[in-house]
Amino acid sequence: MKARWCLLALGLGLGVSHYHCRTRCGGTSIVHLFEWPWRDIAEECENYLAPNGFAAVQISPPSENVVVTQPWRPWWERYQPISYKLCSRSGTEQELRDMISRCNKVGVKIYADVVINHMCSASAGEGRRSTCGSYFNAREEEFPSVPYSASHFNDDKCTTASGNIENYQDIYQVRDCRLVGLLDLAHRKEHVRERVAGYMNTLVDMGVAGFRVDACKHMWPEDLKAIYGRLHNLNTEWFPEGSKPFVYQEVIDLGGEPIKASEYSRLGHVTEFKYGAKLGSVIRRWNGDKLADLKTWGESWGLMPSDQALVFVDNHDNQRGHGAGGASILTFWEPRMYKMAVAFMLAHPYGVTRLMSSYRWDRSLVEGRDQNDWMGPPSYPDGSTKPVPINPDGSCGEGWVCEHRWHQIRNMVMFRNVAHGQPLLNWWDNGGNQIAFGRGDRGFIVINNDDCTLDALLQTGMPAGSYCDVISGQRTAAGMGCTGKRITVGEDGRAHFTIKATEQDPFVAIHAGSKL
Ligand code: AAO
Repeated sequence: MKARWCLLALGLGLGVSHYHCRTRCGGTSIVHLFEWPWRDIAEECENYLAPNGFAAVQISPPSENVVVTQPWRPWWERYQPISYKLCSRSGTEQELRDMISRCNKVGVKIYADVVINHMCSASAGEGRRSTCGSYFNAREEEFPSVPYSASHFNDDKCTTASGNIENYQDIYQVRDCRLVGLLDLAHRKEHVRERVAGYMNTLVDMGVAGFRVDACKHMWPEDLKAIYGRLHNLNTEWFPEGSKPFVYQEVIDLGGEPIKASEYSRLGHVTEFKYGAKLGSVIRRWNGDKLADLKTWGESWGLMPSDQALVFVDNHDNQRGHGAGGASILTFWEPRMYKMAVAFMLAHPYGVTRLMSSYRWDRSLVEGRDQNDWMGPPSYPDGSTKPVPINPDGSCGEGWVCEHRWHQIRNMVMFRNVAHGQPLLNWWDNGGNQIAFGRGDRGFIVINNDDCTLDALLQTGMPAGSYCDVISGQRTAAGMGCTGKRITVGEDGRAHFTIKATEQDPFVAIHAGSKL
């Protein structure tokens, strides 16, 4: 059945020349260095992210959190704040400060994941079992290090019997009750707004360039607006005068609930969860979905407008069955399809792109559910996080996956920079799972997710010359050699592509920076 598509002839588009970013193109992609220690992030900015054109790092929540021992030090303890002090499993405040400054110096921005919707779980107990040793009493809702006390929480507004969100169809529950039992802050109150903005401003003043704001669906848009309105401009040691923090808000909107992502998009960017769910389904070829359908990828698929969207193939939740997205989500556990999905995302102009950089855990799927979805990062018996060692071949050791260091992904990050601002042109498909498209005259990608060879003469829109495919290899340092396939673009902009269905990475990408 698939073969029918494979027999279809090639199609040709028209190449049009557009603007160029002739100097070194600015970075366009964020990488989430999930659970990384601050010291390793600093090194990564200097040694790897800056030279390879990454724009920014999303860091794990830097605020003090509860220490969970049942199960043992799960990653999700960092989503249970105890105070806004800056000691965490990733390091000390000094290490955080040093990392932000070193990354800024080499032009890599830091976006902090801020957990401001709630504090720890109502059942977290009492004591000093927290990452800076601050005292708290969850039952009494006492967090003296902020300080917050019972009147700063939403108990008076929540109407469910359990005090938790029980029904996502009720917008009042979703905003005023506890998300999975987490003590829900009352952001309409001046003191809470002032404390939250104070925390975010401490980070802005230290040099962060913006925020991933956790659990925004569970906060009222007008309260968030009031908080964002208090944020300082970025630190002028590194950023132009008058620069505002870049804010992207986590709102899970797959449709089917009354709270919409669009309620938040006037305040900042919003996570587009449909992106990874739908793209995963296409790459898996589920329900008759095929790559050719991606010709119209974007708003007509029900995605939010491109200039509001923060997009990703997977995130730290849905790569392990938390949050939302479901079984179609692709992750590093299925590397061949994952790389194809990430390459498509980075080549396509839609949205602001974020890459996931993960660690491995003892995945144990029972009836589709992972029994070990809680496991924290590679760590020593005392719970402290292990450093991220870099192997001689550039990969990471000790269970750190470092998807962002896979050369196919790294090279597509550069593709996106080089193609930035260029329109999608020269779309071609075989009606099935073979597609190609260009970005102005700056880049061209060809993907074969069919069961047969792709063999086609395609209009690339690129200037004539010899290019190095950045997926099977890359240009050598001197610029003349190529460790992968060579693609020759003729005077008419056309080039011949052959991709066998059995290739380890069944896609080819060339761009202005890979010209030989
Ligand atoms: C932990 C334990 C809990 C315990 C709690 C308190 O796991 O058992 O009750 O402590 O003791 C993370 C972990 C949580 C963890 C928490 C605190 O994921 O397991 O709880 O830290 O330590 C909702 C929110 C969304 C949230 C997501 C996980 O809307 O904001 O849940 N993500 C962020 C972070 C996340 C973090 C938190 C928030 C909390 O990224 O890491 O939690 O700070 C529906 C709703 C979504 C909802 C999901 C999941 O989704 O639409 O809004 O996300 O349900 O509850 C289909 C539907 C889709 C639906 C989905 C799942 O796909 O189309 O809409 O099914 O039903």
